[in-house]
Amino acid sequence: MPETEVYSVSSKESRPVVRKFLARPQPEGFGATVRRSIGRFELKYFDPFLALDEFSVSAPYGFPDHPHRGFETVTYMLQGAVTHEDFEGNKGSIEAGDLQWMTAGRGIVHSEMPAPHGTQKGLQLWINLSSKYKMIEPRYQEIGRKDVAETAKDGVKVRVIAGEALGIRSPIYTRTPTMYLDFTLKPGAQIRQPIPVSWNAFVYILEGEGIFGNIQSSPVTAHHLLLLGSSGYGLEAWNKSSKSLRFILVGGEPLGEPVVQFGPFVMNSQEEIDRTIEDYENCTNGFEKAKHWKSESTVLMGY
Ligand code: FJE
Ligand code: FE
Repeated sequence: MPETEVYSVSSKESRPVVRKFLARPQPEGFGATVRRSIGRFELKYFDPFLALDEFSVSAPYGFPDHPHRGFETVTYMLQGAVTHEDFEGNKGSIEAGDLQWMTAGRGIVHSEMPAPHGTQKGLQLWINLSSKYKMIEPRYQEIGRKDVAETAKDGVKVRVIAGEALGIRSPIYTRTPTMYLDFTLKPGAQIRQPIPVSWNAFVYILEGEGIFGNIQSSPVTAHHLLLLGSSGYGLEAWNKSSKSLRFILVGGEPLGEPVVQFGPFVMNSQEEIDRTIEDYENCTNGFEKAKHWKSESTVLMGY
């Protein structure tokens, strides 16, 4: 994040919750299930966020070889592990607590497949890139679970995926300025977390039940997405239940650009999408290495 971020001092109030969605399971990829909140038809785009999937996948299903262009995918594992392989020969396992921040830029072709035993769960957030960065070289930023910035105070634990909270900061470089915080609140705990003015922000509840924005509001349970309004300095949240509450708070600076999406390609115009499909089919302009590549897991599973 740039150092120019501005936090509102004009209001000491929390941002309000303005919309609430329950993310129900739906099929995605090859036999996988996702709870998609952002990216579904009622909420196609929440600038700069294209999709938020809480995924659950067991072998032999998953997300075999597929391309991306024009945005970033952020994979944050909650349970188990996913093996990632790409057309450059990068291969690795993303395990519970690990983070993979992938800037697809002009092109990545990869597979994301579950570890062989059990159910693998995680979150995948798609963040749009500005027109000036859509065709940059692809880049990975990977942080293992032990190295994710984490701190705890007064019954609140935070893991800082991107941005800053409770005085600690993530080393992740966000091309599109983004904050991504994983909070766990013990019963009775509460938070006051600043959010930069003019950023769009949302909460997604992972476990337990919490009160968000207004202490008089009803508790919200797991798998709900809450869109926050623009007034207020940040987010206030309370755990008034007898169980632990876990949620993510994500914010981003809106790009304010036209978005044309065709599956895993996200550009600014239909012409650029047409060119992207050509590039992918012809293995040009960033997709050169797709020509003779198949992931090992795809070969193994006989897809
Ligand atoms: C997909 C394009 C994709 N949600 N959550 C089209 F990129 C994908 C895809 C994923 C995905 C992968 C993981 Cl590990 C987690 C995800 C979409 O790979 F499923 C379709 N249909
Ligand atoms: Fe992918």
